[in-house]
Amino acid sequence: MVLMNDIENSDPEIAQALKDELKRQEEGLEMIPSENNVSHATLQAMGSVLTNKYSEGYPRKRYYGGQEFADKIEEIAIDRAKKVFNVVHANVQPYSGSPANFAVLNALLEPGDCHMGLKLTDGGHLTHGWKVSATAKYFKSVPYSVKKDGRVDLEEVRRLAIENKPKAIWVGYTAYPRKFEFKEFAEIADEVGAYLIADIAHISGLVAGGAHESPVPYVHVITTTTHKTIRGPRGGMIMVTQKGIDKDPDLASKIDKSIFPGLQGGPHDHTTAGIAVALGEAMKPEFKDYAKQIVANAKSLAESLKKEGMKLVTDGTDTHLLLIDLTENGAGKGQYMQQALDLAGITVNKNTIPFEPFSAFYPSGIRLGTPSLTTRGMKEKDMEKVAKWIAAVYDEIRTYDMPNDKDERKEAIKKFSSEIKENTNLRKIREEVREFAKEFPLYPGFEIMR
Ligand code: DSN
Repeated sequence: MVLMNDIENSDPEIAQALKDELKRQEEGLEMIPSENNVSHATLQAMGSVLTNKYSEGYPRKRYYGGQEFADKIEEIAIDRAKKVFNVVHANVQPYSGSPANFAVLNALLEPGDCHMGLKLTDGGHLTHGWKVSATAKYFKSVPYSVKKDGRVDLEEVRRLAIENKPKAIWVGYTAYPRKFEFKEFAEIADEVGAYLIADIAHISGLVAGGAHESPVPYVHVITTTTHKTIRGPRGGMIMVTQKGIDKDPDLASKIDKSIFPGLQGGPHDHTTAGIAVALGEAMKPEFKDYAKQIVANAKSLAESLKKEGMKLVTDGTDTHLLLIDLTENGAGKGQYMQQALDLAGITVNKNTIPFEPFSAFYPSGIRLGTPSLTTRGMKEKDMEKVAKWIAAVYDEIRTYDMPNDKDERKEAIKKFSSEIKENTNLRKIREEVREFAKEFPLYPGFEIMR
């Protein structure tokens, strides 16, 4: 299979950058838990002629001509979403997770109405009402938090819900390693008459594959991205459950109107085709094995990291995601660790930990996960090796301090950056990681831009 080889002739500069990115992905370990590697088929759908098409509206109710095939593809995507997640309505047009979440608030709330979500710094998402997001500017936002053990403080959620009578409550997180508490949240939301929205962006592949409980019996609306554990193209979906329709028979139409014409113009038809392909893959029995293996790998990684002496938020994981707490030798080391792991060929992101002692930009944790490594065929035993490399990288950075003073911090990062580049232990790890990664080819047989 050869795709996009024309770029080499027409635009060598971009072709080179694309080749380099492919090599980076192939020779490293992508451990950002919100990333994954789509199939050849999904890549092809994304690179298809549908990128040329405008389709404002919904299937059979469009504002432009030439919709015969765009309609067919969107209907298939909707139908598959309904089957995969067992919901009564699906909208596959959101450009991604953030627009999907804003669209739900726009559909359910009036400006100034209250909603509740987990604090960003405790593992929540920006669009669940964090102070710098439009979801806090146009709506009143009441954040809830986690307890000392890193788990959601359900007593606080209930107390805040009774006090504030929110119109909507979010259950769903972006940096939270434990099961999402759909049932407990439903009891609270039902008690105060709020809509309950599950944001399953991180775990939608686990839900589809039966490796995490489904929110369907408990919530009214579900949002997700399509590019994380569900392993599709970058996009979003909003789904409505039977419980949602029972609460408000117009819910589906409110959601659809909020996306178009409320917030978006034409859907990205090539993405819709990619979503349809990915959902088709998620319907196959082997996807269940994949979802279970993601969690098995994450648990193995967690146990191995702990054996290596590393501290984990909540002491482990139930999902695809882990948060390493790096505060043992001082706060604010996430930046150093991310940078050093990058040099070792292991891509993660620095992240706040609950009760973050430093700052959001210089946080004290690292967030990592197993969806991409699992797609490449790695198993529990392989996670033991990965854990050893991560711990060895930590050994190289643990003595670097992150100063509180801004000027001193700049100098410290400069010194760290120049020293770490020359670190021979990291170079050795980089070579080992490269050889290991090559054993698990990313796109075997795919001659994309080589
Ligand atoms: N949800 C974020 C992530 O998990 O990477 C992106 O918005």
